[in-house]
Amino acid sequence: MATALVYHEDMTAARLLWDDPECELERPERLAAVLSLLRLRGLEQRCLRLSACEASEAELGLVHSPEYVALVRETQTLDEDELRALSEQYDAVYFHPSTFHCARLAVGAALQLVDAVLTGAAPNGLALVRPPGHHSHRAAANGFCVFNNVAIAAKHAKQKHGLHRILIVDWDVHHGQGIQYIFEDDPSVLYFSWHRYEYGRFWPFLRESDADAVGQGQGRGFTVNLPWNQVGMGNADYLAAFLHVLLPLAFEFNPELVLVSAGFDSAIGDPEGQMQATPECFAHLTQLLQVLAGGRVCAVLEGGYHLDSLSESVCMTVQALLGDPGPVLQGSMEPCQSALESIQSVRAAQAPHWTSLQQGRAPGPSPSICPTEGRPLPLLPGGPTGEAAALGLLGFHPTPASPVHMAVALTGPSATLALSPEVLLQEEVSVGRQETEAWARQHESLTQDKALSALGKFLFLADGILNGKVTCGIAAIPACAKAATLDVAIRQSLSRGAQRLLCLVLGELDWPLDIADDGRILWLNIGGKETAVRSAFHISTPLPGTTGGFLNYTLGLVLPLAYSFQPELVLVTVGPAQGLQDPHVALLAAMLRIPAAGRVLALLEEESASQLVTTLAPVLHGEAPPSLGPFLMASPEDIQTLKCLRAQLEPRWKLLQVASEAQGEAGSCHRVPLGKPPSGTNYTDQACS
Ligand code: X5A
Ligand code: ZN
Repeated sequence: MATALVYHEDMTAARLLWDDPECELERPERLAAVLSLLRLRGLEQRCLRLSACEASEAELGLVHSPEYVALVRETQTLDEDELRALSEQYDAVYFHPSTFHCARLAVGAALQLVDAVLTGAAPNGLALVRPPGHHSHRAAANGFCVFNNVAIAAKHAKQKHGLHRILIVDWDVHHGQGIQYIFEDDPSVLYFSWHRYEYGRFWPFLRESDADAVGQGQGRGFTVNLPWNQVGMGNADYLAAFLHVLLPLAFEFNPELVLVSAGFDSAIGDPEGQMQATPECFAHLTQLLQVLAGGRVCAVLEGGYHLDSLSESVCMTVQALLGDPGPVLQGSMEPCQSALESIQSVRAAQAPHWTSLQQGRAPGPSPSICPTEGRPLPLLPGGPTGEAAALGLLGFHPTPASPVHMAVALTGPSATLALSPEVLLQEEVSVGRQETEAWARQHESLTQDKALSALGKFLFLADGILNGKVTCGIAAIPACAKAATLDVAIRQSLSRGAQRLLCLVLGELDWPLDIADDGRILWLNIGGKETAVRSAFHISTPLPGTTGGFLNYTLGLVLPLAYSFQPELVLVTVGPAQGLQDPHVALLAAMLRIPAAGRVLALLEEESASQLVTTLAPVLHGEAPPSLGPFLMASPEDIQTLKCLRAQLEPRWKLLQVASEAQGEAGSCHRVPLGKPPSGTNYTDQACS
């Protein structure tokens, strides 16, 4: 099952016929540039290509008034003067004789994408469209937009597919006020938008783009606005917004479908946005959304006016949709003060409506108003599940990233799982016997033959990941040898020059490892006996008691730490009785894989390995984790623990912050250059004429 890519060349037909410096940005070359880079990278060829068809007038009528549709239909026969006169009736809009055809194709493309994903023909997808849609109203064109592609797609998903909860993520740099107006009183559509705002001084200059606009009536809390009050927002700012605002609400909302108003004018180099986020950031944003809604993510192009930045960013989005691991996110992971102020203001505005934001305060009387009625979506056909899935995933899955995608080394009763012919042969999955014995000598528990051979395999996988030959892996060892194996793997990795290893220990580890606290290892134990911060690199916390608590820990602690640390390798050890349910372990692995650029090595105890392999293999391979089930709010104790951990760790790991240190003080947005852009690309403002 491949990512759907919906397109039609006719959408390059509409163009500006007169001089207008504001509108000339939105030009046909945008689609041509994107498509040619997708082809050059071999990405288009890997997608399920669908040719767009025009939406029907009934479909346009899901959002737009019949009078407005008729008016746009009439533009087909207008001459240039008439087109110009009509265009001037709207804010930042131009009409062309082909506009009606293009705009119907754009809506049609969005609907076909939703149909493909909701019928199971594709797991996810992207519609490459012009004109964009998110600014258009029920009866007005606005901001280059004629019909509201994404809003119509959401209505269609509700009406034709019976969905009850749809999340719209608008990462375009402009506020999609059109979408906001259409769904402002509708609790079945959660609309999230971040946008350049500058305290109301940026287009479209609306009071209702600010954080305190949260929706109306039944829809209160289902409009989420994150206004950026400075330009220059970068990768860390966008990640902080996802980790501390969007994702907590999204998990609590539990959407059945994610629609993305995918504008790339929020990327570096764009003349409209003036932001600093690199194209790689969009792979991360996409991957973070793919843990929701069973991975059913439909992205629909909105803005994006710097042709190189736009094309690179779309390629990153498509790579993520295809399930490719990586890329590594470069650059400072410290959000700027202005971003933190914005994040804090939207969290404060939304806290009355979302239990996952009610931190530190006694939970108020407001119950979660997230609509929970509605049947769960059936499992889509074609997606591998259970043991068969694991079997299918054990082999070589070459990706551009590394020759072997996933390697699995199992022993004992579960070893038979690895006997598929495609799999790395058991003997090969090992470093040399002598080397293994040399490493093992220091540990009593590793002297047995069985433990020794398991160790050899584990070391081979760790080595393979560090030198780029393998993306990720799963290995099993006898329980009694687990701590020693981890110890040796860490020492081996350090001896080979690893600079940053993240060790995530789920459950108690019976043997206190004596590892140097020199900043090369970040040790995070969840499910330990007590809360302890021995250093910024040695953290232990008990298991959270509820799904809400678990999500708080994952989004508010584990992910920010992992992104801040930027590990070269993540070692995850999972005990048999660590207390986390399988879907929790799956979600943690699925999410940790993102900051780690896929490089996760799981160490299981062989007694419980066969069960955990079926949980872990699919998510490490890029599949969506299963739903966590009903959302239960975090206990006051868990909230308190997280608060206390954060307070101690924030000075070192800045992505943990959810509020500005000097809230109220206008902190200046530090701007560290975010690594170098891909070679040959110069993200300076591009002449747009
Ligand atoms: C879709 C989109 C921007 C309109 C800007 C007008 N529209 N100044 O990015
Ligand atoms: Zn835009």
